[in-house]
Amino acid sequence: MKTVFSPKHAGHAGNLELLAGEMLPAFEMPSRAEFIRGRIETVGLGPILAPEPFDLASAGKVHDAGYLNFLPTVWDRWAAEGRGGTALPFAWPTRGLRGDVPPQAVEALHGYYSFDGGAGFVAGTWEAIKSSHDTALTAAALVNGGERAVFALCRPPGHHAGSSFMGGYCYVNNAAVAAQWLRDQGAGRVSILDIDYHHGNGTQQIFYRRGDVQVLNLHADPMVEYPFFLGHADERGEGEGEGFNHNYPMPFGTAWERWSEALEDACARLAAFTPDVVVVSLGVDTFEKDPISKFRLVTEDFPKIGRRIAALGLPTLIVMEGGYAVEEIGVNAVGVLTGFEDA
Ligand code: SP5
Ligand code: ZN
Repeated sequence: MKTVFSPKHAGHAGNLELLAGEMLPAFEMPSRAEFIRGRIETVGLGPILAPEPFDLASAGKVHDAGYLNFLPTVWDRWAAEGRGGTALPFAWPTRGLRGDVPPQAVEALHGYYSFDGGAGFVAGTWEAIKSSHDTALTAAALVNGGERAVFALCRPPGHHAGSSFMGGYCYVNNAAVAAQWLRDQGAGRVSILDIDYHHGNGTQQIFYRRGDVQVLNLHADPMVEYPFFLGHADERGEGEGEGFNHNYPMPFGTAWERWSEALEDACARLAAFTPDVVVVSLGVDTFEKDPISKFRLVTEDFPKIGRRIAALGLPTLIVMEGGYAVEEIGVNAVGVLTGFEDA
């Protein structure tokens, strides 16, 4: 299996996040991508290719123009205020406030376009975001060109980013842009299977009213886990999208037996949709030792995931999302890929 990877991710480093009442070094850090890349080389998964540059045409169909235009400017505008550290918002337009007037101050506009304090910027953040977008689209182009499966080693991740919001370490929704790009190339239907521990709230929001992109999400119950405000089982899509969104919220402590039943159901729904291509949002924060998550998948489970997805028999783009047990992230993420290859 080919991998697409950009060293430019590394410029997104040293940023802080607001988490559980503290400003902490973000759990989403450069070593994550490097452990995965190293493991790909160790097991000899296949060639690692640099991304080609892509324009933002497909991104512009899943994200608002004002939002997309803001992202490249955040750090420079923050620095122009004489600030260093991590650019982050501290106020958000919740119910009862004006959500229709984009403010001028950079920290205010950052809050306007965020749902949490987990999407900070440093000097290299935009370049990393763009390289991650290009990584997903280069991999999508390889799948479109006939590859059975390609791995987009994206960093930063994307599935919490919606049409006009960032959060949860995510800025541009790489999987959503790739799905849109595949549609733009002529794919009739695309399925997105999101197996990150956290609900892919951005991906769901983007496609909620569309019938051409099915979204399936396996995740921790949003009643008790981040991102909290989306991801319940009764969210089934609206309008033309009705029936094309499926959520599988699961309790803390979920292990392979229950998780794999949800995967089985999701794969059955996916097959019934008969997509031309599958986009997998791959998070390995379902791992028992993940420092911010509470599921109990073990290292031996990850190849089984890959085997099941391969059994769908469809062209597959695998996009990296979360996973914060840095030492084990390479073995677990690449375990999914080798399981796919073995099938
Ligand atoms: C892409 C992705 O996986 N993003 C995840 C963002 C999670 N951010 C908030 C997690 C809250 C965890 N709460 C437990 C704190 C443990 N000290
Ligand atoms: Zn996650």
